[in-house]
Amino acid sequence: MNCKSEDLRLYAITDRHWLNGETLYQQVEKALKGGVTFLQLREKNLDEEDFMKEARKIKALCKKYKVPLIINDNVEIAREIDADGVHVGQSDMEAGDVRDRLGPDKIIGVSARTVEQALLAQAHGADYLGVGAVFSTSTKSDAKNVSHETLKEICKAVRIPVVAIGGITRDNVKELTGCGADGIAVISAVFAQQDIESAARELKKCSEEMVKG
Ligand code: TZP
Ligand code: MG
Repeated sequence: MNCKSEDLRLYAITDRHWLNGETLYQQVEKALKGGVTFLQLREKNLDEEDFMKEARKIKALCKKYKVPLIINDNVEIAREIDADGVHVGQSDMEAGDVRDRLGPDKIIGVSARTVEQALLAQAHGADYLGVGAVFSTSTKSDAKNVSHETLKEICKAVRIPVVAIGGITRDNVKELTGCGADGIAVISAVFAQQDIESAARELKKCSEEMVKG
């Protein structure tokens, strides 16, 4: 297992949608200063060369803050830049194949919406699971909701840490208390905020309270 529960308290996922005249690098640095514990670089529209350039810069930044950097979907870019791991969805490369490509020491995250998917991902070598959307979100247009009951069942069924995702804000995190999640993964609650650093700081506190119960 390459990932500890504490690493997942506040998992931020990047999104260029809200750059607002800033660079992604600047926004990520603010998030890291605010206490983000895990970062996923999620690029849906960059070509390979730009993705790689951005990934190298963000990698150096995360290293400075001692926060793991995970690449969404792209195993080859993760290998090239020696990222800490990769996150795959149910329609991306299967966890076992990712493990074969990345070796035993890298972090593999898998999105799961059912207990079956969660157990399968764990059996295939996933280090953590992302479960959601636990609330409605407009950030990912095809996100389907997962009930808090299912989140709870998944957390009970697996040994690996679980991060809840989807529509999470500082106001609703407490509704996840008792589900057994190890943390929260957010996009807009950090990157769409005016003050990214204090948004991250506040959310981390809320997540720690939710995990403690
Ligand atoms: N996967 C499930 S919901 C989601 C992803 C990537 C979007 C999360 O974004 P937000 O802004 O935190 O709801
Ligand atoms: Mg994907």
